[in-house]
Amino acid sequence: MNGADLLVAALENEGVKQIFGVPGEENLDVVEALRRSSIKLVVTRHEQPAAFMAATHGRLTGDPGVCLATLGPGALNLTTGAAYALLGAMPMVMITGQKGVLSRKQARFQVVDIISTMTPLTKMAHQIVSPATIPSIVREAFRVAQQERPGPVHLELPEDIAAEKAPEISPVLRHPIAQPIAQSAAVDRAARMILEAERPLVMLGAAASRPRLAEPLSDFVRRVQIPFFNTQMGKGSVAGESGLYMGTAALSERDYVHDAIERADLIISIGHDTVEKPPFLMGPNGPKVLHVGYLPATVEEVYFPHAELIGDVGPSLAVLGDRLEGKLPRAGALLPLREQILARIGDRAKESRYPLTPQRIVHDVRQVMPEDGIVCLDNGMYKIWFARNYRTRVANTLLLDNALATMGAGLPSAMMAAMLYPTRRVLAVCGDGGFMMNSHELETAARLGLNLVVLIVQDNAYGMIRWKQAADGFPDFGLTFGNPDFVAYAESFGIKGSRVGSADALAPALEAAFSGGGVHLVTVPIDYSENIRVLIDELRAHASKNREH
Ligand SMILES: Cc1ncc(C[n+]2csc(CCOP(=O)(O)OP(=O)(O)O)c2C)c(N)n1
Ligand SMILES: [Mg+2]
Repeated sequence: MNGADLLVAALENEGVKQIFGVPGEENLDVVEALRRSSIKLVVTRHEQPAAFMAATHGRLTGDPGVCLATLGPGALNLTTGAAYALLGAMPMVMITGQKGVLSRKQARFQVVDIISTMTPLTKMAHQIVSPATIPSIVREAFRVAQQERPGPVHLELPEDIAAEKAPEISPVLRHPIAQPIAQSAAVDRAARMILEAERPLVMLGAAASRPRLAEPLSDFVRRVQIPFFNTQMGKGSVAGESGLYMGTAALSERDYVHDAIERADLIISIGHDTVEKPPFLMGPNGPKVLHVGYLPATVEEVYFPHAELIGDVGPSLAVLGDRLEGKLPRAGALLPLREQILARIGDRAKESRYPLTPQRIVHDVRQVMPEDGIVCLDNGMYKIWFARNYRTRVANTLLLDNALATMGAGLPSAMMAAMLYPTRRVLAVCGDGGFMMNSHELETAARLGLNLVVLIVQDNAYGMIRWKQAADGFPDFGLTFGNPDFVAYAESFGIKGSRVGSADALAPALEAAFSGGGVHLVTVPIDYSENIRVLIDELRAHASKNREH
């Protein structure tokens, strides 16, 4: 038994099934311990996507995903994944190697201070200095990663500690932890505010998407019958078709859903996390806000709730629901706006222009995705269109990152979803920019035998920045690029590729890709002139019309 064996035994005790990453020579004892364990080592072609995959495991299951890297360059490649998990509140454990701490035969070769690098990017960054501490440190790491607010934890295991002989020490046993629920005084205050409201509206934020919350949250909304909208990362948190969905706040102001937000006198903000781009801007005259969360609100210029209901959200909402059910005659006051908002959002969804409009792409993707199919977005302009227009009825079926909002996570997050749910359809939607940031992982996806379709929306540009450039009145400059032949590129990985040649060919191409199985790349050209036409001109005109009234 050595330090590495103790580490791997502790990971098995945590229920870890696979570890993603790129080992270095400093990790070889860990690799050997993994070989003899029940845990699968999945090597990736860069450490960053390994961290994106591990973080997505945490996000979808609530159990931390685990990634592995060597010291120095390998560990540094995990940093974007650490930030992704930190801002996105995704439980993850990162393990990196290091040169020996007791003797240094290679002096400072490859040595950088990874603990200091990781400290601001994690909830905890810790160097292991003796095998005896490994079982308790690993248990603590998983607890910290998992506890609200969840996030990444980093453990550094130097090679000499990994190799050091050690007696067998039992892992620290896990036990369930029940979180405290909101105090009755807070429930009273919240209930009073809601009972007094004339035009209440529920907002579902990022924390509403925690896997364990789907049921209690859906129950609460169904019981109180108050219409709701969601932030980008709160999408899908209410199950089924409730008839209460008012839209998604993909922009911070002026969108059609803001018609309802501006008219509301109370917003019950469930699980809002200010890491997200603001779903609306609080000001001196706007609606009152009741913050419901696992943790107190973070006060910002644009978010300063008037009351808070803090505690385990599911059970706290159940208690609140008991006080409110059947007592809210004005619950649906804002519902008459619903049809109009959703109709505006559905505009031009069937247009047959080629290259395709973003609205058409979102519409056709929805057509081929079953209710429980999972769409994983990278970051680019299409993210706003999907957040705004794609309807979800099952929790966590539209995975997007509106927190770090990093490019490059779309494909790895979809790979993780496909590994976790092999019988569900999983689609990665990436821009031609973001896809190329981690496109090498197609090899990993093919090697793992995943069933996965990747849709590239092609504009030969960093489209989102080009849109902002135009919207801010700058000349069109510096944001275009060339692309490889994506079909040939796919084929070079031994996977299938196809190009969409007309508006009507997208849905059949996706359908064929899914029914064919395996990994399939589909590329579709996109017409981004709709960005200015709808998201700037149309919404500006709508806002000024609202002001006149
Ligand atoms: C790692 C990273 N680099 C830069 C950015 C800034 N950024 C946001 S969207 C975007 C353009 C994305 O281009 P593409 O993936 O082609 O999508 P498109 O907007 O063209 O559809 C850029 C550069 C970012 N979010 N993440
Ligand atoms: Mg692009």
